[in-house]
Amino acid sequence: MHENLIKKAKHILTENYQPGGFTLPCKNLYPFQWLWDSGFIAIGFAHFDMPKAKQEISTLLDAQWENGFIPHIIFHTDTDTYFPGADFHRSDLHPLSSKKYKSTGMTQPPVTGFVLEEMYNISPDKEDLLTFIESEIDKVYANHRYFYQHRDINKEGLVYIYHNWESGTDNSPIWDDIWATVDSPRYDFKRRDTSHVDASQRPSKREYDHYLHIIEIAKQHNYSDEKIAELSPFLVQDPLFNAMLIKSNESLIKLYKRIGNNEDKVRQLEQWQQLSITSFNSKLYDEELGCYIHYDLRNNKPLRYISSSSFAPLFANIPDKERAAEMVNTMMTKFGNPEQYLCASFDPTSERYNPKQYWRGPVWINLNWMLYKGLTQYGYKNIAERVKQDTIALIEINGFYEYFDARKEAHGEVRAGYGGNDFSWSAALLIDMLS
Ligand code: 9YW
Repeated sequence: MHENLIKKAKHILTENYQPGGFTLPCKNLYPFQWLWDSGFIAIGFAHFDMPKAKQEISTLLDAQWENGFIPHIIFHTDTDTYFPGADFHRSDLHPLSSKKYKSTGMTQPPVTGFVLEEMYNISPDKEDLLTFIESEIDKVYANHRYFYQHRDINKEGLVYIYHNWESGTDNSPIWDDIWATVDSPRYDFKRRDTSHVDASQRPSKREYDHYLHIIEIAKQHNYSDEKIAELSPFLVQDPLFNAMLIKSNESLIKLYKRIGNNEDKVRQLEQWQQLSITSFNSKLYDEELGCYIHYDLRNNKPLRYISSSSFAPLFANIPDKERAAEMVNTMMTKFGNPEQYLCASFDPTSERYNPKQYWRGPVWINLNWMLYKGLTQYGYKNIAERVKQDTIALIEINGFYEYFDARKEAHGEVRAGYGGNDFSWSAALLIDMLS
């Protein structure tokens, strides 16, 4: 079943793979290596080309800074077809940044730990994979140590993100509340994304002003974590980001135990894990909404909106069974209308919902993949199956797009896949779901 789709997906990944040992998220639109894209891409490659899967992760970790930080974009080439590029981000300002690669000075959801475990589970040659994991795992551990040392200012086991691009959900309506508190300058710049993709489906000019403004503040302080924590107008505890860290902690614990002789690291990871899960459940769960939400650390207030990130903790085993049931109820009530594909990226009943605009409503395959796994884990087989079938249908009807309109009525006369086409993680994660 679905042989043609799998064939096409493999073709996309292979075509997007670059001689530098990494894969483009999407040709033309995203001409470099992105952190969480690389993780999802490696899972796809693991099913049919393990050397490329390993190379993807090795290249990513090779760009790690001396303090354990892993950047969100690694600029392998000098192309100026993407804005803002290496000359704007200036990673060289940080004293411990990579000397080998230019990058951004911000990160993305820490997926690498659980990606290593997924690769291990997929591989028929466990011994070979374990040897590979042994050569890379300490870098991932150092990355987690970086987060707990530098991004957890209250020492509560929850790390902050200082830029919306770190969340991976760039223009989510959740950030509107934060932008309302910031008086960013109006910059004069030439965007590149809108020359590849319809401008109405991308963030606005004003939003880009805010994005650049936060980076300017970070640059003025050479990307010092302490200064960023003190000064960034955007400082958020994100349930998706923190759930990825917790999921990856769990994977590192399992993998270190398998490797053996790493008791100190296992103990440390278990300590982080316990504190993180406890705080996550007490601080980020909203009883009234029946799901997890974001917390605005700068303005000290919860951001009470429901997005697909609200359900990502299912993937990381964070809620107990009772809470999971509440979350599934919220999800099906708000997002589960049979006239809609699961799962919109933002609450379809909210007035901020926009079914065509990027992270303000459309369905994204990486979130669907996490929800599929999470729902399966908690025993919600039928709903998990619906997420899977919806994912397949969206790709079959439209193609391997970056994001999709959740409204079924929109898929008929016109295409309802948006953003870039032949998008790598849509291909990679479909391969995984169908395998
Ligand atoms: C940008 C590459 C990236 C993803 C992000 C997504 C988008 C890039 O594309 O951001 O220029 O805004 O939001 O999650 O990693 O696919």
